[in-house]
Amino acid sequence: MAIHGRTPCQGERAILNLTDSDTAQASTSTLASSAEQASDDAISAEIQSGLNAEARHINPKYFYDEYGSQLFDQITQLDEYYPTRTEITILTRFAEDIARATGRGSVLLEPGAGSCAKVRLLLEALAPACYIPIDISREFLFAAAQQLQSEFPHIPIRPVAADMQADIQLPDNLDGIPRMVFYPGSTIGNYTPAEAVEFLRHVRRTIGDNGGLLIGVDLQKDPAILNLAYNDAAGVTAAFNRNCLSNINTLTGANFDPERFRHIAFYNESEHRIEMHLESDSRQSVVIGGQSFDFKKNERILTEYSYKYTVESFAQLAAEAGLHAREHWVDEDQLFSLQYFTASLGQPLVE
Ligand code: AVI
Repeated sequence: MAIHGRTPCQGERAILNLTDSDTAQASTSTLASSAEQASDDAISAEIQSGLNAEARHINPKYFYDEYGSQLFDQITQLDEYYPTRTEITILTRFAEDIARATGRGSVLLEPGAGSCAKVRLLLEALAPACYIPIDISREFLFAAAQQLQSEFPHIPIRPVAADMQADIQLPDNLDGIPRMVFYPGSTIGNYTPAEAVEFLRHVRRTIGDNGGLLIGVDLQKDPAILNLAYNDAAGVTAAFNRNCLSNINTLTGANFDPERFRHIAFYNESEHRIEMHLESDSRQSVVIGGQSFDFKKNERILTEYSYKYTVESFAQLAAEAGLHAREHWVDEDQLFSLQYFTASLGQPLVE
């Protein structure tokens, strides 16, 4: 399962091994920055630092242990949660249009690819020279890539187990072929705008001067729709939110009681973002890595932002990273957008 909603980590170098042409294989260098591989002490220190901050917070990457990933999959199927199905509708409906705009035959890179589900909708139309899904969950990624390879035997698929911010070094035979980064899912909304620009600058470096970015961006809309999407009636989002506390208990030996924290999610209209918090239902203390933290009744821990943009406000953000808005596609209710950017204006299409 992909790691969603993570804040940017330190970049590392991942070396792609393309000597095996048919089986999906890649070699990677040390990938020590993921939460999976960090030591318990480092995780405790990160949680302690977030809880010692004036505005207490927990990094949303802690949502995504195995159970949290299952809960997220359930969220994507909820009636209230429109982003996933809407993005799929856009990809399905506009695949050919998208290919016309972006050109065909590029090297297609997908950071945080996870199950490689959405790219399936584009592969035939885009006909990439090579598809490179990137994710830190090596086993899961390689299994997904192998399955995809069997469905699309004519497209070389070369997974890389690496952090989203890794510098992917492509082999010489792909030199000179334009690169396109595909980043669906509106994961960009889980970054603060400053973090988003940092991530987009990384994308800009990855694609070079003649590449592009195709990105899914959730749109500003009636707050009632947004509030429902993050407060589903079945309580799946609430369970997902609380699960980060169970995950932290497992990772660090902390003693959070998740049931003593309420799920809070609301749209902050002035900041254009959903905020998710966990609210202590009473006075309580929690011990993490030997340090005790006191919570007052109703005190909150921020667990996630999910920023919503307009097509224009996102284009402005991307411009800060040196990316030029070229085309965008939205559903008929204007809930969600797929936006295409290039590094240079007026660059020729690949074809
Ligand atoms: C992964 N990310 C785009 C989701 C979102 O909508 O921001 C995470 C999520 N949080 C609660 N529900 C879904």
